[in-house]
This record gives sequence, structure tokens and C-alpha cells, in this order.
Amino acid sequence: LGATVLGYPRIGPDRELKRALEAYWAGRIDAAALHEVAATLRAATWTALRDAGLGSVPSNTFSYYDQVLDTAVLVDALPARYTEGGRPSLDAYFAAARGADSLAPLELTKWFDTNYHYLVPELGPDTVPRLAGRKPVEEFREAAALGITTRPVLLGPVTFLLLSKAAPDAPAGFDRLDLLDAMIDTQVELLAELAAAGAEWVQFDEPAFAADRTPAELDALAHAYRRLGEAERRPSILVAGYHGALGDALGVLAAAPIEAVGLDLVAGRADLTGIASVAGLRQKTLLAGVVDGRNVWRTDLDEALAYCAMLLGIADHVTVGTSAPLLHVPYDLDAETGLDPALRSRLAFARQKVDEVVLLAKALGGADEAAPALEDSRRVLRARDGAATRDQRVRARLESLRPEHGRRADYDVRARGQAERLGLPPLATTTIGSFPQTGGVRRARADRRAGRIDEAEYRRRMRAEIADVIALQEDIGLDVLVHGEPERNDMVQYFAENLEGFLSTEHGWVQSYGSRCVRPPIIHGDVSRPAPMTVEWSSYAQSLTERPVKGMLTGPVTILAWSFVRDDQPLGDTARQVALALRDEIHDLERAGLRIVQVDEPALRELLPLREADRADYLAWAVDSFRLATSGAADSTQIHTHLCYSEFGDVIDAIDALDADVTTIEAARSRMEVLDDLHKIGYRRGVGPGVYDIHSPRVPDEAEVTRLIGAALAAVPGDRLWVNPDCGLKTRGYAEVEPALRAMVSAARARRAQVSG
Ligand code: THG
Ligand code: ZN
Repeated sequence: LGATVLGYPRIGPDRELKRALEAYWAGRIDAAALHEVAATLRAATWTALRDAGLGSVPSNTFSYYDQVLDTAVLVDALPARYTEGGRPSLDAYFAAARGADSLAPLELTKWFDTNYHYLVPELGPDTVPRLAGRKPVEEFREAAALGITTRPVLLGPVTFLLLSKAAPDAPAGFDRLDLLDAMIDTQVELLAELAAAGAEWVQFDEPAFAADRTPAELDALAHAYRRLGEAERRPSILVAGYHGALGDALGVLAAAPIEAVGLDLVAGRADLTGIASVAGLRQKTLLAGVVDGRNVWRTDLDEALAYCAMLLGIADHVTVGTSAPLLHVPYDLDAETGLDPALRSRLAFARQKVDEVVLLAKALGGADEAAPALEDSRRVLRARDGAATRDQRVRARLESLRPEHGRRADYDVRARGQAERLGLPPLATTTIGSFPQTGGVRRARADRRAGRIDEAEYRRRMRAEIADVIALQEDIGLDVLVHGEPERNDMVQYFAENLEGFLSTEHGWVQSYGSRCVRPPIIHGDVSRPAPMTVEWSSYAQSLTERPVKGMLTGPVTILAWSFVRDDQPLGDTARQVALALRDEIHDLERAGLRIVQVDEPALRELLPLREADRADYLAWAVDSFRLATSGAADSTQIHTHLCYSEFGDVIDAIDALDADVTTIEAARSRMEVLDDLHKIGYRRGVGPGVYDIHSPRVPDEAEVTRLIGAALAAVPGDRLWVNPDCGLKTRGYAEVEPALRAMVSAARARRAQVSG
């Protein structure tokens, strides 16, 4: 197995696939034109990876939407509702991904601890896996036609099943792993076809084993790779675990009749402890994942080589690789013009990481030509450890903080002061923050970027938009208003552009789901706030109304989760620096007359470590940073927070520990289960479960909202219950938002009369 990367970005260096997909969905291009864009992108990727000198080039890393959905289609596990009625296969695929007519799409959820989202396959007793597609074989042949023998990358059968969920109509005792042997059969058949086509290696991804797994799940892994390894006709097999340490699964893979194991030596460095005592590795090839596939920093080559050397004491064959597929980093640093050269020298995007892998492989083989690059790497690291990243003022301030800086007065004291100052009714109504981003708003941003309008004109247009949004909310009769966030492209990027220590990229797009991308900022040094970031917009909004307007900030955990973070200090230290900047911002918002400030933490659950043993430490710094950000607020200032993406069970105590006065939570899709969880732990502060699902264009009627308020009142008393939609109004149009909010407000008013009467 030659030096390699586990995967590569696929959206296109200039987001070509995104544009082609959206054109196809809008009916502007046909399927043939879409396929052509895809084939061109695949060919460009294989050629670039071969020309860079990789010993093994991966294929089947392309997807029109998502690799988990691809696998479901490959084994004929798409629910029948998407394929019925003679829908062509490409349209059935997109129907499962995005919905169609009255069909809801499959559930979209977070891929491990990344900001990528996959589609959750639905499996039931009617699911009969069979090899129904040939995508990996076809792409292998496509590359072979270009003269490149690739290594097809397949989602491992056990991880596929563990990422799936039981279909709604599955009987109570249904277990996904019941389908394991049928899944393996499909892969045995596929291996034979790939071998016949000329494949020498395949890669099975099993990242599910970077999380805690039961003995039954480890047995499933053992069973799967025994059967696959014993397949009669097959290429050599690499099994890659990533996004963390393999732990017990490493021993299982070492004992399986497979040829190679991929180790994540960045997030999963813990595997190096104890690896010497794992039996069965001597004859295997170890793929040392030393080049970080999840972050954008240049590799410390000396350290990487030391890890490789260590593995050479354990296995006879060691080859160099990335810690994870490169799907989660941008394409090419060379696309960024105008970067500070010192900073640039510290960075590596996907294309540069490929070069690092090639270089490390040469150095590992003892080639002299690697020496200058190694020297370069040392020089860059020395420079980074110097003054460039450090801001003594920030460090001194953090040092001087005492525990009381993270504490507010008792909730009862705060609640009394806030009730007096705000005078809100029970079942107060509000929204989560953004309002629809109209064509006018987007045009203003584009015009400003292109220099067609000046800063003053841009600000005038944003203020006009804010004035409209305030007037609309007053007319609808909402109790707590928002300014609508027209000035924000993204709730993290906006703050990154206004904080010291962050770098925003021009082309650093990373796929978030389907055709949607984000441009994560890079935190490269100590964080500070040169000037107020949101005060101008929020105070303008407040000046237009007597009703309270919420100041809107993004919390430290979410800012870290959706950025590339420093790897030279603990995450908690960076979080405290961000928190301090937010603390100052809240102070300035208060001085400008804002009586409520919301600090959003939608990613609180997402960053939760995959292994139980790491969670307490994470939750401690996550809570600590939120409290540092918010605890400088006056008792009479009401602090709100907002959390998304359900599955709150694991973090429910942390939500309580945030000590926010009001917590709004995405709940419409999870039927408000979160309220029971909060009730159980004795949560007694304000709570606003989303009372209608923003993700669907359907406008709820008053009766429906009334029902949900009634359900919520069973768990929360009226004077603590807030009425609000789920987040995401910015992704909808006014034609849906306005009637929905009117229905919500009348429902709240009707119930309010009963509660207070
Ligand atoms: N910001 C960031 N990360 C996120 C979200 C976010 N991760 C989780 C969730 N929200 C992901 N959701 C989306 C929703 C929409 C888009 C991206 C992620 C999106 N992106 C535009 C696109 O691809 O066309 C580009 C946006 C831009 O111009 O900046 O629509 O809210 N960081
Ligand atoms: Zn949300």
C-alpha cells in the first residue's frame, strides 16, 4: 500500500459541483450536463493526486450528495417511497436527500464530531440488502481509463448499519445489526467485481469505532472482516478508523484476515499507548495517519516521522497517510491570495497535505531530497512558537480572573429584577434571531464586496432592512424583538471578521451537506476584540421600539466548533479568550440600552467527544466559557441562549449549568421530548421550545401551535414558558414567515388569557 490520503474534497475547487447540482435541481441543466461536471471533477482529482506522487490514489470519494446515501443506494436500501412511481434513479436519490413534492427527505444529522451532515438510512425488516449499484466499480474503471489504478473507498458495512436507524414501521425488536450478513454478502460480491476490474486495494471506512462500542458491536466488526477477509476473490483490504482512537477495535482488526489498518494518529493518538501489546499487527501494513485531515495546520514533520518510526517497531510495513479523509478541509492554499506570508507558511489545505504525505513517505524511505523540507518545517514551527500568536494583554486579563467572574446572582434574584424591568407577559413571544435574507439584503452584501457601493450606502441599506423587520414584528405583536441579522453572512464568520486572532479565507469552502458549504475561519493567535461588533445594529434596532430587542451573539463553543482551531493549546484556553471578547461585547450592549442578550450555542452537542471518558472535561470548559462570557451581565439583564439539533439527553446537565435565564431549543421535530428531560433534572429557569418546524415550507395554523403550547405547559409553568419558532427564519421567505408568526402570536395570546385568568 503506497502513501495515501483517506479521501479528498469533492465539491470542486471553485464549488463547481454545488453550482451544477443547484442548476440541475432548478431545471436549468439536464442529467447529462450534471454527470459531465462530476466526471470532470473526478478526473481532475485523480490526476492531481497521481501527479503529486501519491503511491495509492483513492476513488469513490466523489458523491452527488453524501457517501452514506450512496451506500444505501448501492445496497438497495432506499425506502420504497422514494423510488415508487417510476421516478428515475437520480431523482429518487435526490428525493431521499432533499424531499420531493409531499415526500419528506431522510433525516440529516451530524457526521461524528464534524460540521458535515449525512443522511440517515432507514432500515426495516423489508430492507433486503443486495448489490444493486455499481458506482465504485464504474469510478474505478473511469480512473483506469485515464491510466490510474485507484483504491476504491467504501463505507464499511458495520459503520453503515450503526449510522442507520430503524424505519418508523419496523417492529419493536428490530436490530440494525440483524442485516449484517446480508450487508457483507453485498460487499463480498462487490470485492469480486472490483478484483475482476483490476483493483489491487480497497479501503473500508469504519469511523464508528472511534466512539465507545458494545461487545456485540465489536463482535460484528470481527465477524464482518473475517468474512470479507476470507472472500475468495478480492483486492487487498485496508480498514480505516478515524476521528479518534480505535481502542478495542484495534485488537479486533489486528486479528482479522485483512492486510492493512489505518490509524488516526492526530485525534486518535491515544492508540499509540498500548499498541505494542496488540497481537497480530506485525504482518499487517499500518497506515500512519500523521497528516491532520481535520485541520489546516502544516504538519510537524519531525514529530510525524517519529510516530512512523515507532510504528516500524510494531509492524513490518508502515506507510504514510492522513488522519482522516480530507473532506473537511478546503482544497488549496494557493487559491488564497493576499495572505500574510508568515501565516501562510504555517498552513496546509488538502492539496498541500498531499505534498506532505508524499514528502514524509520519501523521508521515511531515507531519501536525502526530503532534508530541506524537513529543515523548513522546523523553522516554521519555531516561528509559530514565538510572539506572533501571543497577546500578553489577553493572557494577563485571563490570569487575573477569579471564580466569582463566572458566577451571577441567584436566579430568583435575577428573575425578580428582570420581571420588573422587562414587564413581559406569561408565554412571552419571540423569534430566535434571523429574519428572511431577501434578495435586497444579499444584493447589498454582493454590491459592497464588489465595490459597487461604499460602506455608508451599505450601512444605510442594512438599517433600512432592520427598520422594516422591527416594524413587522411590532405589527405582528411579538413581545421581544430581534434586529433580524441582515448584516451577517454566517453566525460564526461574522464574528471571525470582527475579532483579532481570526483569519477569514476567500475560497476556503468546506462541504456542510449536499450542495451547502461553509467557510470556516482559522483561529491562528490569541483572540481579542478591537471594537464593538454588534452594538451599532442592535442599538439602532432598539432605538426604533419601546419593546425589548435582543442583542445577538454566537457563543464560544460554537465559534470554535465552526472554525479551524489552534492545535498548540487546549481548546478550553481558546474558548476563554473568545468568551472574554463576548463578555466585553455584552457590557457594551448593556450600555447601549439592550436589556436582553442572547448567546447562541447550537454546536454545544456537536463538539461532545465521541468517547464517554473525554466528556466531563469538555463539558467543564464548554460551560465555563459560556459563563465567563455571560456572567458579567447585570442581574437585570436577561441572558438567553439557543441550542439546536435535539439529542440533548447527553448534555442536559450542562444546559442547566450554563445558568442562562432563558433557553430556547429546537424542539418541533422531536415532539418536545427535551421538555421531559429538563423537567426530570429540575430545570426551573425560562425555556422556549420551538413550537413549529421551520425546516418545512408548511405554514402551521393557530390550532396546531395551540396544541404544542398546551403540551409544553404540561412540563413548564406559564410564567417560565416562552413561545417561539425553531431557528432558521433566514432560510425561508416572508410569504411563509409572516402568517406563521401571526398564527403563533394569536395562539400564545389565547393561551395567555387562560393561564393568567
Ligand atoms: N454556520 C456554520 N456552520 C453551520 C451552520 C451555520 N453548521 C451547521 C449548520 N449551520 C449547517 N447549515 C448550513 C445551512 C446553510 C448553509 C450552510 C450550512 C449555506 N451556505 C451557503 C451555500 O453553500 O450556498 C454559503 C453561505 C455563505 O455565503 O457564507 O447555505 O449556520 N458555520
Ligand atoms: Zn436552532
